Amino acid sequence: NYTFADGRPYMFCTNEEPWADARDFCASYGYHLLTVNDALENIWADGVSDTYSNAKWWIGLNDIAVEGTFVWDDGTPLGYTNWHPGEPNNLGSLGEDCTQFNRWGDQTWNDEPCSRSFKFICEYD
Ligand code: 2F8
Ligand code: CA
Repeated sequence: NYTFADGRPYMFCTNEEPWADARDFCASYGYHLLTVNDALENIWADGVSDTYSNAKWWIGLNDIAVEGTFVWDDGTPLGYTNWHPGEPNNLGSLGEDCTQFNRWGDQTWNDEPCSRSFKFICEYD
């Protein structure tokens, strides 16, 4: 499902994949997993995603390489964040190194185990 915003294409992918497979799927089209640059983009992306599903959606933020140091899939330096209160908490024995929104039916972020399969948003820029 392609959508354009600010002249840039996004794909709202309703196939559910583990985070790394979602990343690779985006990359196979020359895209990257969504980088949320600001609140406007966060609200916009959540709003569009809700038209497909109010379930969880992967975005590009992860701390796979260094626990506690979150980085964007496309290398954008971390600026804007919108963690839900109490997140990220790296909960459970699997750890939680990948980020999704809609855990609470809104645009706030939560870290979850990367092995879980969710819908995801790809961005091209
Ligand atoms: O309450 C927040 C907490 O909710 C879940 O854990 C019980 C989430 N994990 C999964 O759904 C796997 C946590 O990521 C979240 O922090
Ligand atoms: Ca969490």
